[in-house]
Amino acid sequence: MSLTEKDKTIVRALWGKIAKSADVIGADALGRMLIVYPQTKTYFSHWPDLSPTSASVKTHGKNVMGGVALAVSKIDDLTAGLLDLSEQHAFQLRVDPANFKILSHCILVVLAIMFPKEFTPEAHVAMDKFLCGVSLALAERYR
Ligand code: HNI
Repeated sequence: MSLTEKDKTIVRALWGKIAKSADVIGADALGRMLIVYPQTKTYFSHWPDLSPTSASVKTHGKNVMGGVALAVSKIDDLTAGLLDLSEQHAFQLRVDPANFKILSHCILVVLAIMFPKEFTPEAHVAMDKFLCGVSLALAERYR
């Protein structure tokens, strides 16, 4: 299920509207992931505070959305564009790629809450496909 040109146009347009809120989106999505899927907490056990409002969650939420911003800019070739991030998650961080899907879901939930008007069914499906593509690209270096 690859992204069509229409999907890409919709993702770029939505990103244009939400990019200024990226840090908040990232922090909220990450905070939700840690609460709703507590098994994901194992990767962050070195943080002093894993609660959803902690400084670590805020900082890392910003980092993650930096990765999503990179992905938007590399939307025509996610595999090549995210290869370094994939390498890091596979070999240094050793994150089970199943978790990419979990975080993607949390990002969608936050978008729906924060941008109910912009998050149309068309935007939803395009963003879902994009995040699937991001997750697949992040999983590239595991194989
Ligand atoms: Ni992820 C670090 C991007 C999903 C666990 N992650 C990063 C960094 C970026 C990033 C960018 C910072 C790298 C650096 O320091 O150079 N991560 C992304 C993106 C996604 C994602 C774009 C999916 C959309 N990461 C996940 C998931 C987990 C995860 C699902 C675990 C459940 N990532 C980590 C951990 C770190 C990390 C752990 C290091 C954080 C730290 O503070 O040590």
